[in-house]
Amino acid sequence: MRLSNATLARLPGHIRRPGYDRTRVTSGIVHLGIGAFHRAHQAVVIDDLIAGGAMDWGIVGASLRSADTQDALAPQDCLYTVAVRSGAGTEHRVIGSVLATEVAKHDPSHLIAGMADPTTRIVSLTVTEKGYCHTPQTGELNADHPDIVHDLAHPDAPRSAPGFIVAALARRRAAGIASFTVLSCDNLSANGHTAKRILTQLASLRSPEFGKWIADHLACPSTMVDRIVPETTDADRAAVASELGMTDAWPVITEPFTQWIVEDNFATGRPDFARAGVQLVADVTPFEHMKLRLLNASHSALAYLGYLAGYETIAATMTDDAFAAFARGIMTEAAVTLSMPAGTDLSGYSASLLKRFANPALRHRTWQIAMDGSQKLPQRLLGTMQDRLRLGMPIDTHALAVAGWMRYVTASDENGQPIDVRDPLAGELAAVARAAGPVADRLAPALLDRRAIFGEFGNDPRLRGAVTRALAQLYEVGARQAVQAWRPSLQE
Ligand code: CS2
Repeated sequence: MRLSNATLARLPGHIRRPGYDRTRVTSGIVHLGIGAFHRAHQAVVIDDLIAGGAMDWGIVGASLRSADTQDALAPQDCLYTVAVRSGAGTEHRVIGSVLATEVAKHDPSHLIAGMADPTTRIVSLTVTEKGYCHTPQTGELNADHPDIVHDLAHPDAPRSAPGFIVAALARRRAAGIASFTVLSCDNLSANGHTAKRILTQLASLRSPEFGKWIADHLACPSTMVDRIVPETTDADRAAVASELGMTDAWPVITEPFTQWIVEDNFATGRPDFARAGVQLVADVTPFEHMKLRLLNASHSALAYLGYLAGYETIAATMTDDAFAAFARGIMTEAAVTLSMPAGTDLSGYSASLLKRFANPALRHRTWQIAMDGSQKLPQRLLGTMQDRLRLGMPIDTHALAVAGWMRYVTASDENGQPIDVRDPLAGELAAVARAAGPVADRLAPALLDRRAIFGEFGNDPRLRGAVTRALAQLYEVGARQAVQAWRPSLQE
């Protein structure tokens, strides 16, 4: 038996499910990048809102390329399970807010038509950092990106998320339909402002008037999104099936914690987000920095150094006290660079992050978080380092994390085994590593010269010195010992 509208009533009584009539729900949101994160985060909020009466805010979820999500969800009427895991056990809930899925690559015109339809008032995005086709260091559109080059040549059959949005906006503009709101839910600095800059730049390459129209009319609120969602495994599928008494081809696994902070800037209406626990604020910047510099920074640090030390998951890495102390050290170094609204308890926040990372029921692989480091480093680690240097403070903890990334992208681990490095710049980084060899004095400067990642900051002698020293130590004693030898800086 498979999860679907027809089998919903046969779920065991304790499993929460849509309490509303799904046939009466219409779509108001097109979501680009319908992966596990969206389904465990925004789609749950929308499910709550629909249950509270927001019947015209259902979601059409598009994957840009892969048909995997559609293949899994279409036969089950887009229903799926969210399994919330903690040391105390697992809670299952079936979500009904996704009404349809599509694969952009299979039928780009269909997706553009849906986005251009006046009923679509929000286009939301979880396409990961690299999906923005920008230069990570500057946040500007990378006009040489192959997908952007393609999209400019084929504006009605684009490949990239920015390409689809611009195509749909061109259609709306021509038809005199107001622009939808673009809601970025990716871990980028100033994600809404960055999205708007990229979309304006792409539209300007089509025509300056169109670029100006987007600059004048498009609302792109920034958001801070937070929920840890490891990749679903076959073991997870089997566990969920045994709980449901039926198959769900693609459940999502997550933690109890969830947070969504959104700038209240919607041009064409929004559901009553606050009813579902979303925080609406005038400026999300401080919260976004807090999350990127405390959570994501220490996550990446644990991912690179933990992987090198032989740990498969974040929870396993956190059982090693030296790594837990190191993660706390990253947060301590970052915290002084934040200016938060009065009353924000940063040490409480940091303590709660360490608990979340240690959740023994989540198998969040270090390898998964290590992906796409070239796109993640600037907003997670480098901004803090620049700010600390400006304040005259040491950067040793962050330098060891950056060195961990460098050691990782050489694609060969401490036992000489290959690392499957997934990163849009993996080829380029491996070539740099090959040319430099396993010599910190050569490898660190060569990687710091990658302008797209480090920009001008890569030339700073204080950065070069600290990272080169840390990388030398990684080569000398290995990640486990380097982390064990790490001591919090006396100036904190
Ligand atoms: C992680 C994030 O994969 C990663 O890079 O750091 O996906 C992290 O789990 C989320 O941002 C938590 O909200």
